[in-house]
Amino acid sequence: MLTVFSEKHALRDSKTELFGGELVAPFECPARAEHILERVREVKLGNIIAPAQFAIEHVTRIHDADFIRFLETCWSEWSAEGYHGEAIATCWPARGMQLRIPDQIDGKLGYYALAAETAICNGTWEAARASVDVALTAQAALRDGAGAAFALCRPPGHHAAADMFGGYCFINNAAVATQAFIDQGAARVALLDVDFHHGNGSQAIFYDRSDVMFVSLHGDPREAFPHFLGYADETGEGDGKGFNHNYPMGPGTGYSTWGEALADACRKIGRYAPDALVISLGVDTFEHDPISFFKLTSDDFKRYGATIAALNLPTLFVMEGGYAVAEIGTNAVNVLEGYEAG
Ligand code: OKP
Ligand code: ZN
Repeated sequence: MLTVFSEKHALRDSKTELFGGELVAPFECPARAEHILERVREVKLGNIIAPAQFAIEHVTRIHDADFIRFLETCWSEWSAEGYHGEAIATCWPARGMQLRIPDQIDGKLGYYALAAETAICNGTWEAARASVDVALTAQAALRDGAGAAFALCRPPGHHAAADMFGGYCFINNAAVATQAFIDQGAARVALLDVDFHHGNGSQAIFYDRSDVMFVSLHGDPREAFPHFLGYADETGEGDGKGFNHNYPMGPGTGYSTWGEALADACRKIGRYAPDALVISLGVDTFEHDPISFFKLTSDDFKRYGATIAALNLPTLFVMEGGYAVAEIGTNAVNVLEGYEAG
């Protein structure tokens, strides 16, 4: 399987994450991508290529132009204020307030942020831009006939909505790649999100559409980030009614329960008969993940790779989360090896 990787991921090297009332070293760190790349090499998964550069119009098929401009200029506007730390949102348009975009950077940050843990630093935009190029380059390989490809994206994307960043995400790589399939003539695309966290951004982007089915297995929002989306009764709206499926699961969920949810999700995807499958591949479902509560073992990742392969669809894997850094390479690549063996 082809892997697409950009060294520019390292430009996203934030020093702070607001966690438990402290500013800590971010869980979403450059070493994550390096470990995955190392494992791809170790098992000789296949060729590794750098991304091509795609026009921003591919991104603005999904994201609002003003939001993209904000991501691009946030760091310089923040620095110009004379602040010493990284750009963190501290004030939101909460219930009863105006949804107007302010001029000053603290206001813009609050408008576009869905959470406060994600600090924007110098280089964040460049890395996010390279990350979506990675996804689009891997997508282009499928367009050109590859059966599967691995977009080793960093930073991740599935929490990013049309005009929101947060949860370590800026541009929704999987959603932009999904839209590329549609723009190339696919009638239907399934987006399956197996990251521990609900892909609120992906769900919101495709919620009213029937040409993209979004299916997500994740920690129950009653217990887990992003806390305010991901319930089982969110099934789509308008044309999208019946094309959104959530599988929230509670603390301690292991493979017997999780694997059943995956099997059910795959039955739904099979009946939908999409032209392509995009996987938001987070391996924070791992038993030793520091910020999540599922109990999948490293072997379980191999097993479910084979379940995905049984769908027999052109499949684009897009890297999302996973914070047990020492094991992230084994776990992510196990899914890909399980897929290739399956
Ligand atoms: C990004 B991705 C835990 C707080 C969680 C943000 C998690 C973002 C996950 N107490 N904060 O989906 O892996
Ligand atoms: Zn996650």
